Amino acid sequence: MTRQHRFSCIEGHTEGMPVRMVIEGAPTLEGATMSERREEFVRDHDWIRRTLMLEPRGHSHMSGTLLYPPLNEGSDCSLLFIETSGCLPMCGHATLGSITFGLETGLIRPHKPGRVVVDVPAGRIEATYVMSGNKVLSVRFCNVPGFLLHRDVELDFAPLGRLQLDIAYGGNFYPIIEVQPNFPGCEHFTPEQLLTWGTALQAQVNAEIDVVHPEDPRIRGVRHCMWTGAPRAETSRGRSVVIAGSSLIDRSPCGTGTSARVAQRYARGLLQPGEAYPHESLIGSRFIGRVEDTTYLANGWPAVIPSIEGSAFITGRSEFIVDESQPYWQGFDLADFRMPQPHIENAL
Ligand code: PYC
Repeated sequence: MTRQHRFSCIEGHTEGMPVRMVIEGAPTLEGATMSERREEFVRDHDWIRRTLMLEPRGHSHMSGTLLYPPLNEGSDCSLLFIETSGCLPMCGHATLGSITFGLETGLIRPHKPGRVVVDVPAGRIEATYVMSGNKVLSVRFCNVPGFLLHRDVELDFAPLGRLQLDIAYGGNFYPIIEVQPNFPGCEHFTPEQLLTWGTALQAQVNAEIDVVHPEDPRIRGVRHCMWTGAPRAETSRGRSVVIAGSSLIDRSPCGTGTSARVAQRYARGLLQPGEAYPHESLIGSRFIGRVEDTTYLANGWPAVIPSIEGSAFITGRSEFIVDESQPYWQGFDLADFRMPQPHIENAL
């Protein structure tokens, strides 16, 4: 007898970015916090992420969550984040999507209507939402504190030349590349170019720059990259293409990325608390970022409490059978079969 596993999921997207929310089949986890449970999941159950995110059940840009009952008193649910590149401590678009799916299907029943409290590995997230009938029109959540860690870092980046970038935190660290002489804006390049360069830039930043959370040295290094450009709509104030790891291009404006960008803009005096920052994605979808409050990390580092507002949509339901006797039952990633690229030509 070969072993078989079953997973039931709600499928959908947040501003274009897929969210596959596992509602049955998630493993029982024992850790006292969601951060401990994330470590346990990565150690003992990472095959579940691979099988549901990678091909043949997923694809290089897949992203999702596992929905669990609330861990702490007063919370309404817990979430673990899974995607092609790993198991993130926080993911904004997946938070917006999972809250929407949970409310519309009745799987999340908030203690207080209009407000949802979610335990995630990065901490406790509070969200508000607007509903019409059984449809969630929008969700807005306050993220973990965001801050600008490094400003005006200079880097000799072979494909583009000398670049200046900021490194900001919004639940993950983001090198942010604003429009500048050697980078005229994301709209001038193909998504594939931005993916290849974003992957190379992450490696170079990690090799040359110390990126460590001032409050928690376990959070270090970059696994994302944000290329910015000119927004398409007159009512947007920014646009960006976020690359996660070596294979994922975010179709949404990226929740943790937008949080990092509002923290960066606040630190540079370009955004005031409460002001709306409509932030466009590669495909023109939008999140509204805001600085809800200003704060300091434990060691006195200045930070903000960012909020992100956006909409998500259910597109279907799925039932996966994972049979351990089948080839590729744990999924495969084409990136693992890529030939090394010895030389990347100057792009401009
Ligand atoms: O929305 O925070 C986000 C996110 C992280 C990686 C992809 N999307």
